[in-house]
This record gives sequence, structure tokens and C-alpha cells, in this order.
Amino acid sequence: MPDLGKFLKRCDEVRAKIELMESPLIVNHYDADGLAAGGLVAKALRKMGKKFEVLTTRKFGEEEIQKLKGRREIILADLGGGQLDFVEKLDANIAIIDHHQTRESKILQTNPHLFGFDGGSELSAAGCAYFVFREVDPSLVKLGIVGAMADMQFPLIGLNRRMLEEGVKNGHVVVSKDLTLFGRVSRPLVWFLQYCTEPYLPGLTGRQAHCAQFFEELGIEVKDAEGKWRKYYELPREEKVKAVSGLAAYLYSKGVDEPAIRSLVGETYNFPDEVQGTELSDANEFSTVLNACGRHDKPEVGVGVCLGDAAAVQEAQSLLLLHRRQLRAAVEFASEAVEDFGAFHFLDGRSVIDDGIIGVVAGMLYSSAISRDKPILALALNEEKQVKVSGRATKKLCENGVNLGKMLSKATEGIGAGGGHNIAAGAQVEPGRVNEFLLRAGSLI
Ligand SMILES: [Mn+2]
Repeated sequence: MPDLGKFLKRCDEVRAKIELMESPLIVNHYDADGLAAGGLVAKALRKMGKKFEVLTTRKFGEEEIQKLKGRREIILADLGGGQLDFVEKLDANIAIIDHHQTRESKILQTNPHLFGFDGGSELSAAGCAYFVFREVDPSLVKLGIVGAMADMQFPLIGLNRRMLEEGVKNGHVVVSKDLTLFGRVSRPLVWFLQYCTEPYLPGLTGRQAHCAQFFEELGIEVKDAEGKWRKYYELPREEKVKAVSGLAAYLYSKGVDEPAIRSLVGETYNFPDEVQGTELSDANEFSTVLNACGRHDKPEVGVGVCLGDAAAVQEAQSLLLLHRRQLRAAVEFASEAVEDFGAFHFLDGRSVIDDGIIGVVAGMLYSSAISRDKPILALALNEEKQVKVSGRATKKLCENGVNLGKMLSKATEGIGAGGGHNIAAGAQVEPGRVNEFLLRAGSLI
């Protein structure tokens, strides 16, 4: 049974412990939720008048934990809960704020799982950090919601919903139902569709002239009377409705399936205290900014963005452009290169697609390039030139029994390692054993 009272009490205990620290080291994961969580803790510490350092890491195994030896005060955010065996060996004053599967420990940690809540679907690490520091600064709720978006926890339910309601009540968040595509706030109308990769808009993504024509045919001006580019969020209601229904009809005519079209509209979260029209005023766009910082090895920029540092915001915007460009090029390549292997779709992205985006790219192919009746397996090489496998399926396939996490763990027995969720999973395969792996995967699926 979920126990809210105990969870909140534990969050208070963690805050009390951190209040006694002098100059802690914050260690956080490099993904967007990890950066939002680390940034949130940093912002709270700054507000409390404390010195701190931030260390962002991609991996958090024995080796990385060994390197923390000698540190006296450590706050772990979005990691630690799954590595307690190693963390417990450190001789330091430690507090853990996490939402991954964990167990109770002699180290003080707050984690929704310990109190009967599902950290996978109803609270991110940044959200957990919000419940620790909400009394220090209620506006930290914005980073909590950004973390939920980053970890794909929508719709916001359970603890996320509770956090959202507090944010709305305190005037830091405004909820509306609208188009959820990236760029509704920060991009001129034409770019808004042209740069849209999630979902992939066939005939529009990457095609400026087609996007301009799309709006022209709907009778929506892309520039205002002064010749300034218009943005989606500025359109009057009638024009928004026209754009949304026009886009839905267009995608339907292009064979995009209904779930993908329906997912275009959902709750959007605006932050009224941020400058309107910037990425930081919208939860989803904010999380995309952090994601780009992490993926391009600029975590300090992501943390700077969370702290509201103007130079960091500017640098993050150029990283975002680079990120979009790479993603678009990868999807274009993948749409051509994907093959039908019978039991699954196969994409060989080795030496072409970065291992950090291969999973996202594989998933995107479902909205345009491949049929939804089988999973997709995609290969990429990581920094150490090892073969990384990303598997993606659809909800419907999983309802019918597909479980990619189990499949990848089985198919890599003795030749690698794999696991994950039923709908999205990953693996590593020893070089030279790829064909064997593919044969095994085919028969298991
Ligand atoms: Mn997370």
C-alpha cells in the first residue's frame, strides 16, 4: 500500500540531513531527468547559502563509486538506489534521492519505491527532489515537472499529479490541453513542423517548402503584419484549432496511424515565471534542452540552465540545434536502411548512428517507415566500439506477449548482456557474435 505520509516524512529527513552538510558533492545521472534532479538540488543548496560541486556521470558502477572515496559529503540524484552494495562501502555522509528500484539501507535515501509508489511511472528523480526541497523554494516544482517529461512519465499521475497541483496552486505552472510538438513555444511556425522528429511527419519533417505550403493551404499566415515570424503559441484559438485539425487530417491521409496522431494533443505545462516564448517556459521544451546537453557531453551547461544562468541557456540553444540536425539526419538514413528480417525489423546503424540516439531513432520509424506488426532491433557502436542493440516494440505487440527485455536477456546469454522493459530494451553483444545473436532473437520473437 502506498504511504504518502511516510514518503513525505522521509523527504523531510533527507532535507534535514542535507541542511547540516557544509559543501556537498552532488552526483547525478547525465540524462535529462538526472540533470533536472542535480540542477534542482544545486538550486536548493544555493538558496540555502551553501557551497556545492556537481559531478554528472553516464555510468555509476563500482569504478565510478571508488573514485568518490575521500569525499566527505555526497548527494546522489537519479542514481545510487541500484548500486547500494558499493555505495554502502563509502565512508562518507551520504543522502540518496532516486526513483529506480532499490532496497532499504543504512544510508538515508528517499525513493518512491520504498513507500509503495511506482518510480517508473509516477515520480522522476527530479520530482522526488522537489518533495525534498519544496519548502526551501516552491518554484523548484518546475524542474520536478521537467524531470517527469524527461522520463516520459505522461500523463502525470500519482505523486507527479500531486506535485503538479501544488505547482498550479502556487502559480508556478499553468496546464492547458494543446498540441504537444516541440517548438510550439520557441520555433517559428514553419520550423515548428520542419524540425519535428517526434513523431516523424512524413512529407513535412525536414521539408521547409512543404511546411510553408501546408500553412498556406490552411489559410494561416506564417508572418505577422510587421513581417515577424509567427509562433504556434501566439496564434488565436481559431487558428490553433485549424492547424491541429489540418495536421491530423494531413497525417491521416499519409497513413500515419491513429495512436501517433492522437498523441499530438495532450496536456502542456507552461511556466509563467520564465520568459515567455523561450524553451524554458514550457516543460517539454525545457526537458529537450537538458536532453541535448547530456547527449552532447555538456552536463554543466544543463545544470547551468536549471540554475538560470544566461550564458548556459544560450549555449544550450545551440546544442539543441545540433541535436535536432543529427536526429533528423539519422531518421532519414534509417528510413532508407531499415530491412525486414521476418520476425523483426532490422536497422544496422553501426558507424552511422550515434549509440545515444539509436533507440529513439528506431522507435520513430514506427510512425512512418515500418509496419507495427513486429518489433525493431537496431545496432550501433558505442564509444568503446562495442555493439549496442536497441529494441523497440509497440504497446499492442506487448499486449500480445512481446517482451523485449526478457528476449534480449535470453538472446545474449553467453555472448553479451541485455535487459530492460517489455516495450523498450537494450543489450550489448560481443563483436563477432552478432549473427548468432540475430538468429537467436529471430527464433525467440
Ligand atoms: Mn530518472
